[in-house]
Amino acid sequence: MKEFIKYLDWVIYQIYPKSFCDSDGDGIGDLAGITEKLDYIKDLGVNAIWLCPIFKSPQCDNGYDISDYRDIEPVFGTMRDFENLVANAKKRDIKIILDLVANHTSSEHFWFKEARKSKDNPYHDYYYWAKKPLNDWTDQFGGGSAWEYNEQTDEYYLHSFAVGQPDVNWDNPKVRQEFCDIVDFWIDKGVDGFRCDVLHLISKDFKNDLKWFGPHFHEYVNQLFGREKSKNLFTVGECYVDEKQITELCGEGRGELKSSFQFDHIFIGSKGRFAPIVTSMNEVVKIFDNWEKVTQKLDVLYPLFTDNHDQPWYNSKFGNDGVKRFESATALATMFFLGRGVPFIYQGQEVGFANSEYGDISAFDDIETLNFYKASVGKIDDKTLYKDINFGSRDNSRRPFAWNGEQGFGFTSAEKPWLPYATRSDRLNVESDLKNEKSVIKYYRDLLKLRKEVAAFRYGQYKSIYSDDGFIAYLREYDDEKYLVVCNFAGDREVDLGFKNKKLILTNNNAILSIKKDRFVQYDAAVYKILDE
Ligand code: TEU
Repeated sequence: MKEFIKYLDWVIYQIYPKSFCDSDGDGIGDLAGITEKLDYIKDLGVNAIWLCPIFKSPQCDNGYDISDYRDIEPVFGTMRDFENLVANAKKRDIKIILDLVANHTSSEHFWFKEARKSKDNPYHDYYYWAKKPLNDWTDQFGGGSAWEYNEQTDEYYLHSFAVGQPDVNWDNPKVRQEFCDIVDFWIDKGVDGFRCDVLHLISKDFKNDLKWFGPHFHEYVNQLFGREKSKNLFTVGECYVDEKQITELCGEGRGELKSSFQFDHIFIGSKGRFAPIVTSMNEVVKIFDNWEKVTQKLDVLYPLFTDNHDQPWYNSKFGNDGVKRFESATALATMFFLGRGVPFIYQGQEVGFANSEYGDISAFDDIETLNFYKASVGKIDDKTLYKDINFGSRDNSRRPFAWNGEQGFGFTSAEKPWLPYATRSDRLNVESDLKNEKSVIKYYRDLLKLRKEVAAFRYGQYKSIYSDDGFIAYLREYDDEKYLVVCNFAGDREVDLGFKNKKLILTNNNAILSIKKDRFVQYDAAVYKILDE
């Protein structure tokens, strides 16, 4: 049996700890707050949680700038809090996945503080140094050159992201061993896997101006995750793969990663994060269908996702977060999470959270957003500037999780949260959703229950029936069972799907029940069991 088959039973819930639940009233989410919410997570039908970085960090990039990989950031709690979270999660058969940031550390990390002191410091070549910038690379946050001057050694160091996030030099065998030891430390703490932050950047080729997937990439990943101790971990790379790369990285027996994210359905026609794109769901439908067919053909584990902490809400960007919010959010969930692969649900998408509208830069925290503001203010009119920022800011999906409509929205008892609340928290929160007849959470629960109970949705063959013009119909077939998934993201239509003898088993529009022909209005989702033909 393919080693990845067991992961088809997993449903992974991504948590941004800073914004999930604050247990101690300091306005910042923490580990104890996550522990308090494990039953909510379990009741959703989830059996694994991915925690965005919880390690010691000065927080210049909200934890993706790590200063101690073996200790917990005090604002999130203590190692005891982590151990308690792991114990309580295991009691509920919930696995723990941590976020391994191996391409860079914080400039506050001991290694870098030593490295920058002198050229002959034993930690100096833990990082990339040059007498002058080796190339014209810029950082990914729009902050300018990716090379920063260091006075003590009269050199420049490389930072693919913020100045406070120097890239580590993976060509140094000591660095590779350090990260093997870090992975092993957390395995010993009971961790079941890692999401690997921009792992494709760890091997670079300056001579050929190559920032990622460099000449030693597979060798280094195999050294990290192909070892006896680490080879059975669940691992997923944030590696922006194409077909060739996902095969090389995640193919059976490669001893590298179990899976890796691609982002074609995220950056559709995008001229950049903050440039509002005009696109239909037609592109999304075709990309989804294509990747399902490709990963089935390649026989690799495909991560099914729409949302994460780096993106505005998918339903706001591509769907409808207004009058058809329930229908659109649940149709997206149906298409993606009954697909072949392992579902990743980002905190809040199961509630149908939506983008916010702020008109003051003080309501934003994300370094990339602030850089965009600094570069744009005064050059474009404020109306356009805030339209762009509200459209693309990563802060959209990082605003405090709204549990109810009271003061603090059930997130914190503090006067002020670390980041201003989502502007619709009074209406879009767990408590109000569960009271709705059209509850996104309840639909997610039914959807994930169906996935768990019907083997075809986990192990079945994917067969495309139709995917164009914002309409998709696909089959999941396993043993002698056949299920049809239909989602209509475009205009109302009547189609002949050719399956006359079928039973509706899940839908986000009960009106479908009374329709004899295959008629679907926009955002209808319907799942059928095909009866004997
Ligand atoms: O994200 C890398 C990444 O793809 C985005 O940061 C993107 O490059 C950027 O937003 C430009 O649009 C990972 C983490 O998910 C992200 O939260 C971190 O900020 C980043 O790496 C650095 O660790």
